[in-house]
Amino acid sequence: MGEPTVGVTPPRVLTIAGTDSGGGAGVAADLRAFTGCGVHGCIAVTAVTVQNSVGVTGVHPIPPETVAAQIETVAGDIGLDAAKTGMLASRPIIEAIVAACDRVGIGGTGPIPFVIDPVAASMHGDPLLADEALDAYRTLLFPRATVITPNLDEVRLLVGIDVHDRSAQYDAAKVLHGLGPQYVLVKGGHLEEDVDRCVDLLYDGHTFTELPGPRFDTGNTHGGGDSMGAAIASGLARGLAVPEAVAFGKRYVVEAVRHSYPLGAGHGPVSPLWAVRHWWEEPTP
Ligand code: PXL
Repeated sequence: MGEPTVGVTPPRVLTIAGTDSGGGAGVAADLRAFTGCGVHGCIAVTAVTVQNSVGVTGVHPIPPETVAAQIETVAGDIGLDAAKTGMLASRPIIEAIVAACDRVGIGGTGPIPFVIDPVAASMHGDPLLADEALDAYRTLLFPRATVITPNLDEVRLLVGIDVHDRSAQYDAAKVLHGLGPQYVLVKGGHLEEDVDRCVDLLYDGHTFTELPGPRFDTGNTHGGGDSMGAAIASGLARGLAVPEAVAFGKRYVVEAVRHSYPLGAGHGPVSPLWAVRHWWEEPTP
């Protein structure tokens, strides 16, 4: 008889997102963050993007029914403790995701917590979402969300508020909460008034919580938002309450940005694997 194996099934988290051929953002970032957070990552791919560190040159959406089938196939067999979204590409894809999530209990009244990161564009400004799909975020996804995690560019697109100071960040959180998510996290990474720190704002409809963190002098932040959403979903899958899962995600992404690295001629990626032990540098036992 062979040796017994020692693995224990970790919490299971699904990302519903696009691929980045440069390996920095999207599904690649999510899976690295899942690994760093000790959860098993499952994938429903929404679109294949052709890109490198300089920009996106192609977007190829997956048929909506194939996106839905990935979600249902995974949920039905493997089971899920949390799910998150990244690039969703189009309104028909969002509609298919919502129908599949309703069927398997992701978000809404279902038992599986749902993190919605409303990705609209790459950090180069290349579109990752059709314009007419914004309304599907507001009306279909946000009401089913456990927490939404827009950055300030996404806030402007979604609710038309140009956030230039903390008070507008508070206003934006209130307006976004009115669209139905349980929690709103307005990420402050793009706020000019915070020159040496980065303050994210969490709101549950009653209480505001500021989450301050350092600001790093780097352009290598590709995949940062994705990693944070994935870490928050991992925290929820581990059974943390939303405020604790968001604090966990913030701590995780701060370290991922601290360990970001140059890659190619453009924007390098954050390093969601900062937490993983470099076993190959250790002596062989
Ligand atoms: O970081 C947002 C994002 C999400 N998903 C994909 C991306 C990007 C940014 O470029 O390419 C596939």
